[in-house]
Amino acid sequence: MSKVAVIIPARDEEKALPLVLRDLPPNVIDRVIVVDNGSRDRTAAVARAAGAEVVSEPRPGYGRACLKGLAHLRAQPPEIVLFLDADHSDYPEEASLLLGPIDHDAADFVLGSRALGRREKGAMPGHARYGNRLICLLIRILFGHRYTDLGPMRAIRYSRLLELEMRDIGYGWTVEMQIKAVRNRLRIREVPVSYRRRVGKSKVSGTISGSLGAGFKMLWVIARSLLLSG
Ligand SMILES: Nc1nc2c(ncn2[C@@H]2O[C@H](COP(=O)(O)OP(=O)(O)OP(=O)(O)O)[C@@H](O)[C@H]2O)c(=O)[nH]1
Ligand SMILES: [Mg+2]
Repeated sequence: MSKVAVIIPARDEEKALPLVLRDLPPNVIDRVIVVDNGSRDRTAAVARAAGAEVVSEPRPGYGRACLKGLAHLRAQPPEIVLFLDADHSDYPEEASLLLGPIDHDAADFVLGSRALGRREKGAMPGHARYGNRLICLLIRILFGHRYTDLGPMRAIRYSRLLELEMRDIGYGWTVEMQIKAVRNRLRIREVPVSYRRRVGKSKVSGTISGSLGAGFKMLWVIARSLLLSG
């Protein structure tokens, strides 16, 4: 297996994070980076206790946390980066499903699709499911690739990820990566992943303001991508 680094953006996830770190398959992962995103709880301490490398990004922002994790990897680049949320909604033990196609050189970017996988009832509220579908439909119409989800669990070849020059500091991060992967002609694959109710309090999809904010941000990333293409 190639050298694999995991980046986990985490904001106030002291309860969920130990479970995520516990469930990561040790035989396929070389480095675990937890980006402590201005947490007001013991997120950093529980990550360290579980043996993860902890990087601090005090300013909130999902994309900003991911970018900080990538900057941390620059000194010793891995071959593959796996992104995973810290709320224990994803199943870290499914990591190999995403890493396999890249390791076998059959893909550069593997998206874990919750739409194709098994979802626990209530794990994704209706508006999140329909919102994701709408964004995927727009990407299909405007950029010509048929994604089924915008899920957080995803693996990507490090060298190809650098080519994407990612810059979104918020919840546009996943959409930006998916659009740029199409644009840059990465070999894209989706695999079904399971999804369950998060541990701890929802910050995004469980609140109206969080959902609207994330939705508008995604639409803005799509608009910006169109403008940049001229
Ligand atoms: N909300 C939020 N989450 C962040 C931030 N930085 C990192 N995260 C992490 O990003 C992941 C996604 O956040 P979630 O709150 O799970 O968002 P979601 O999955 O869309 O929706 P819920 O699980 O319903 O809250 C979690 O691991 C957070 O800890 C940030 O600035 N804001
Ligand atoms: Mg979540």
